[in-house]
Amino acid sequence: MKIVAADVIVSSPDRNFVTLKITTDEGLTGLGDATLNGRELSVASYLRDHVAPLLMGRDAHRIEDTWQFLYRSAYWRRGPVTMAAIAAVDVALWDILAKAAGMPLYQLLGGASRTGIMAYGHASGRDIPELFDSIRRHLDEGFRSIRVQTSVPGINAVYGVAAQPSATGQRYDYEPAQRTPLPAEEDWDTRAYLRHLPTVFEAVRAEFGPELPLLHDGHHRMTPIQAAKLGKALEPYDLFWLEDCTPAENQEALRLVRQHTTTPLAIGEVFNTVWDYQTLIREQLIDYVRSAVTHTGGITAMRKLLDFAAQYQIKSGIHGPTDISPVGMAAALHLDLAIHNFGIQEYMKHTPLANEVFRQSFTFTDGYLHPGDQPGLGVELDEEAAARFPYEPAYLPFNRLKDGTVHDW
Ligand code: KDG
Ligand code: MG
Repeated sequence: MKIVAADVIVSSPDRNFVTLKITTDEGLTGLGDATLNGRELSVASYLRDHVAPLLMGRDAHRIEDTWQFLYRSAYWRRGPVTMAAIAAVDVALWDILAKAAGMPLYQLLGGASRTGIMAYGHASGRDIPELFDSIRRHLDEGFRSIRVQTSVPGINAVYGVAAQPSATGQRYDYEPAQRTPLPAEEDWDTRAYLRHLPTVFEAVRAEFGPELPLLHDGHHRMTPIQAAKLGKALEPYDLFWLEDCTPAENQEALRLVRQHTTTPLAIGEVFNTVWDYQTLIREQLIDYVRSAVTHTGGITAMRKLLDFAAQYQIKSGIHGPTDISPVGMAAALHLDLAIHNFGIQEYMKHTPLANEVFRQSFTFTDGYLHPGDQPGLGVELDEEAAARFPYEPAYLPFNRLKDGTVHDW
């Protein structure tokens, strides 16, 4: 079965998505998500200009060989653009293979290790009443695990707070990339955040009781000692995890954090290879791997990364915000269902417009996701609908401290 076409579709139904469609001489097609939030066109070009021509005539069955060929023949290793492009090819080929076998992809990955995939939703609020309403809404929607993000007194805009106004004047609504010509500037004050956050978790636990799994994302903004202090302060509230407490590229930083706190740690959404995790996994400095299938070389590479983590009782917590397209989400769900060391899956619903472009068969019932039993990934791309929403430049915001210094966002 030979590859005869590899088309890149860039579409913006409420937000930008880059999708790779591979076609074989037997008429089978497979989809891969190549979306890299705020840098979409670089991956589109990498695929169109440098990868698609190399795929023509290759045997679509040879997934591992194609992965190694794209990784090693580029010579320049790793990096988000390269690894997102390789991931898109890899996932599209798995989609084709599973369709050729007439099976849902998870069957080819070893079959289901569980009946459903526990998902967490994103609750947030500018103050406690708004946060409580948001948590209740998520519980009503069926979520059984909740990420909690809040505004901080004295800071104008904080990552992850849906109701705060965005740079374009609309609700921020879970989509931090804004359709502005320049990245929006936000502000940050770590000491104010460290003072405020434990009081929020205290209130949430008092209202919702001890059982509800609660998560929080620090979004790379703390130094190791600040992160250690926060982890310790949050211990009484029994978090499921504290995510990205320090900038993820400094693996050694986690040694210091780990010495001071038993709050479980999750890291890795900005990573793109197993190499970024070597120290973290071998020294058991984290509890959950946060990589996206779409940014980390696809199913082939994520499987190896998670198998490595499994030897150290480290579990998966695959990245799943709205900048992971329904194709990328489906890839995550098939893997989640098959692996033994599944932890939790992040899940943010896409907008109705995005769902018009991507027809999905995964389900969400009583807090659990399932990829469905269609052959392949179970997602179809409506190319006519996609063409109605051309690319629109959009950027993630960035932070400045009170004195004007640029800070992690
Ligand atoms: O594009 C950036 C988002 O993917 C990121 O900000 C989302 O941190 C995130 C999360 O945990 O979902
Ligand atoms: Mg995150």
